[in-house]
Amino acid sequence: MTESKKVYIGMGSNLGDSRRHLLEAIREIDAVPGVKVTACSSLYSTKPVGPQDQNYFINAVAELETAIEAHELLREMFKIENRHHRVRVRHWGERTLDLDVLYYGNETFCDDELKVPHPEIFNRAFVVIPLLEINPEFTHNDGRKLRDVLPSLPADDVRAMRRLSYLENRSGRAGGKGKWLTLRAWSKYRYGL
Ligand code: PH2
Ligand code: MG
Ligand code: MG
Repeated sequence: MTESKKVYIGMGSNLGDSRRHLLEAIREIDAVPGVKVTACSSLYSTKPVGPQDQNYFINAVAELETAIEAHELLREMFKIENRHHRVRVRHWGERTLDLDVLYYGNETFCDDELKVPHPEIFNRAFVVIPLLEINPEFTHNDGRKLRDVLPSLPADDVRAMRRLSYLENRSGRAGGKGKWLTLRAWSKYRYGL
């Protein structure tokens, strides 16, 4: 265990009941011992990046507090993906659940298992926009404001993005329990989870 870090997880799905996969994943991430989900973006419908002969994705970003070491956290994310019958069909292809470690505090990792910050972030509207929704002031490791990359995101991807759900009370910084209970209440009401 190290000191507590603020971590951002990118979530995506375009197979099966994608909303349900994402909502369940939020709860499963929060249930990992030593992990607390502190904020979650809305769900967004997004145009696939990569092969175009696949469904639109649903994407969201979750913010966590955790002291779990980065590789161990990645393995926890794989366990959750596997519980959702994650199969790897093709590169950048369809999946029931994809959980990517986008940021782990200010740390950088570049090894066979883990590349953090995720190398594709600046090209991906489906990561940048939800992350800015929960933290508009977010600063990348090199000191750049994440919002400064908005103008250079692929315009077609931004235009195709739709916000699907507005999770009540989800705005603002780590509001702690109240907000999370509200999210939980919302997903129970909306999806019976
Ligand atoms: N994930 C990919 C490849 N392409 N496209 C969208 N819209 N959303 C994703 O999450 C996504 C993708 C590989 O991880
Ligand atoms: Mg991914
Ligand atoms: Mg992945």
